[in-house]
Amino acid sequence: MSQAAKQDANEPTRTGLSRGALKRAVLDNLFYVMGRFPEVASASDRYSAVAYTVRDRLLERWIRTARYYKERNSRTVCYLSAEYLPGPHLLNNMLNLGITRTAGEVARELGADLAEIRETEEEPGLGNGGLGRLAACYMDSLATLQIPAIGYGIRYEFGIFDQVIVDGWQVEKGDTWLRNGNPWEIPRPKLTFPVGFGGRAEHYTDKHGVIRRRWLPDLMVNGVAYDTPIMGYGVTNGNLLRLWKSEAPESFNFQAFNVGDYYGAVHAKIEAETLSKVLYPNDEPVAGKELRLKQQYFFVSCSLQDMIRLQLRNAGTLDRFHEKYAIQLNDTHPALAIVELMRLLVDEHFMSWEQAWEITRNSCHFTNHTLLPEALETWPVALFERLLPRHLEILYEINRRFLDEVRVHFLNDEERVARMSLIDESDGRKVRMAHLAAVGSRAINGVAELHSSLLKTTIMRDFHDLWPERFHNVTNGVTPRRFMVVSNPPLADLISDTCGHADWIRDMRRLRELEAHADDAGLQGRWREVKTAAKGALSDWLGQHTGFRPDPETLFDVQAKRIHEYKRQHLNLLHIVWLYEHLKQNPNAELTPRTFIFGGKAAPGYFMAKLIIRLIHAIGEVINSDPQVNGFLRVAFMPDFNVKNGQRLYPAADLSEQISLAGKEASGTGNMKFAMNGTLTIGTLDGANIELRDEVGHDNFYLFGMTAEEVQQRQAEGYRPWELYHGDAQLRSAVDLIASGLFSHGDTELFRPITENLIHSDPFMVLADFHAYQERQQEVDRAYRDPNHWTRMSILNTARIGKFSSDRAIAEYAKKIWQIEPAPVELAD
Ligand code: 9GP
Repeated sequence: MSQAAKQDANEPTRTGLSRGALKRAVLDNLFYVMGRFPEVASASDRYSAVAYTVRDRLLERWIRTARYYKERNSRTVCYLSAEYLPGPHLLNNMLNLGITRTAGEVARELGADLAEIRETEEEPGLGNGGLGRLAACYMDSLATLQIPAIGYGIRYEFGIFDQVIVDGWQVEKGDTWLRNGNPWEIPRPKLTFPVGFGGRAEHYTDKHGVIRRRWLPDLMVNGVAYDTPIMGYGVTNGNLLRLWKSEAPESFNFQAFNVGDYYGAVHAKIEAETLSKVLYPNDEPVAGKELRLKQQYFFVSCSLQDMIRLQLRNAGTLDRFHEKYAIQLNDTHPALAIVELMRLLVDEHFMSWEQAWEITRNSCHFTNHTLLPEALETWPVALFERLLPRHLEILYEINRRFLDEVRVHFLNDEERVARMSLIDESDGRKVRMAHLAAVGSRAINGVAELHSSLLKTTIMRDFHDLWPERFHNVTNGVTPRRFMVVSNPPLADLISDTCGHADWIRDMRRLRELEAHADDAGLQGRWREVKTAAKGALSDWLGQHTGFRPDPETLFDVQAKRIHEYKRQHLNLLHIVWLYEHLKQNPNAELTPRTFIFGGKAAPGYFMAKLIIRLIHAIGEVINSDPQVNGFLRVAFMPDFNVKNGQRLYPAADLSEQISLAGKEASGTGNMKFAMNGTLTIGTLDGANIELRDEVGHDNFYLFGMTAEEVQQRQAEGYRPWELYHGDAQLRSAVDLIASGLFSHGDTELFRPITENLIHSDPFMVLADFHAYQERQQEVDRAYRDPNHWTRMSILNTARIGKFSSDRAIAEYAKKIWQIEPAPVELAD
């Protein structure tokens, strides 16, 4: 027996990483876990057997990590987020364990194909878009940087809807990601916390004769933990994503409460379970969405009870809770944590208000992710009071003390006091969640430089006047593991080959080493081959799923993100319509053949966004079937844009559209994912685009449009889109062509809401930026015709993208915000 074979034979099947151990484990799992023999196993059985094999290996590392952290009593980040979009786990976990190649070989030996196996994986769509995906990137980087962390959230049974397109319209289908089980999670039925709702608060006298306040809820729900291990890349550390599922406490429903009322009892059970049933789509007004407030409270309460349990177990007291935990509030959704932590400390652990506030304010940190007024959460006081009566009392007390501080700081400024209050008294009484988050946090940050500075001068201005030292910026980042190595293995290999190492995967600044080779004809040729192959793969996928297979020889111009008016997909469309007309009028015009590819979901209740999807399809239908233009111009729509499908798009794009109105996109992270994959950006000076352009070089970025300041000025002067419409013949004719019914079989009503809105109100100033956009697009058109120049720019985009690694972002949070050190775990032999 050879040495290697002996090693294989000795390696433990459950945790070994050799080919032999992996193969035995897959067969074992197929047999003992799935109850199948290879000849009858379905693709999904094979997937599960492989997934369990990987999971065992993760668990070993993860348990070691947990033990190590416990022994050291390590300071821990608790990331509280109502959304997570991790994407498919299998390949990412294989990569992080370093077994991708071996696993591919094992699959082949077993007569299976890893690519096919991975396709069967359902992704957990537990988020709407950028915010949830950011949380997943941060979990990846926390583990990779060996920082002890727990991600807390909700285990929605139905995540973001699946998008199908029917006659050009978006149709939402329920997401059943759990239907084949979820091999990555470990249910912890014993790790359950009670969460109350409703009822009332009352005084009582405790056994020491002290008068206290307590809450008597009238509905109890249990939160049950489901754990998913999150491995770091190339390290032994594994962290934990702990998601809560709601269940009815049986004793409550079936014995005490509903004796003899079977149907009532079942109803109570259903009501309890409804809490974690479904993710709320964003971009819709949240007012009155009682279930959403319940979800928010449910998950923060479970998470805090869990932290308190751990702290009491390890330290026996909560006095140093804030030294143990750095709680990060991902937007305002978990802001109730501030009030709930106060309640738990004061009412349940009998701490003084002052000490509890000291602990709370030193534990929490708040990230704001949007300046859009409609996205700033507020809750009607009446609803809040009905669901969380004791919390409202605590919130009032926090507010009373806070407003006294404001009064002392800004003498005689009652207007400011009203502006800053946690309660908005202006239009029905509402709780302002962003104010609550700011008051209860020791650090507040925005997610890109522009956004952080706008935060200080707009919605958080008063707070900045009061506590300037609490404000920070941490520009977002995304993980190169998923968005380069997993999404685009040929590019990753080419980079490693060119740099002579793969260290850039952990240290993205080292991508700069590529710069020296940007003019190298050999690299340029291989770079183009990689891009063309990715375009081919995307074309095949689109062909299979939409019936239209774009020509990989054309420029792939991609806008993939949520559909929203501020992101201005309709600006892109106006340009396409203009190009169409231009080509019709000038059949011999010299143009670079282009395929415009869109992807993105619209919130189910957001009419304009859904109409924009319809318009994309309508324009595509006409253009794609017009032989006069379709050698130069095509339009495609990728249905069901999610993490998995994004991974197909980023590697294949030549041009990335980041064209939001300046000042509206807090950061954007798609811009980074595209640029990492050698995609050039056409974009406005908005969000992280500004920093991206500075990093990749102004010559390698297509900038257009007004600055945020110019936007504000223009709005202040009074913006009159109809003047632009009447004053610019090309613009008018593009708008008119849409209104004419050409794209709607003569129906002049269908797209009227879009065209009328543009002409008469245009809240996102599409018309104001149209001309600059169109000019820049012409430059893109010319530049693409020079492949060497284009490829050089593409290489430089990748080479200079290092700043946008989530590792950099997490290192900044660790230093500036959390003051936490890595805790590297060694894997003993
Ligand atoms: O809209 C922002 C997006 O610009 C940002 O990249 C992302 C992550 O920070 O958060 C989005 N915000 C939300 O989804 C809701 O506030």
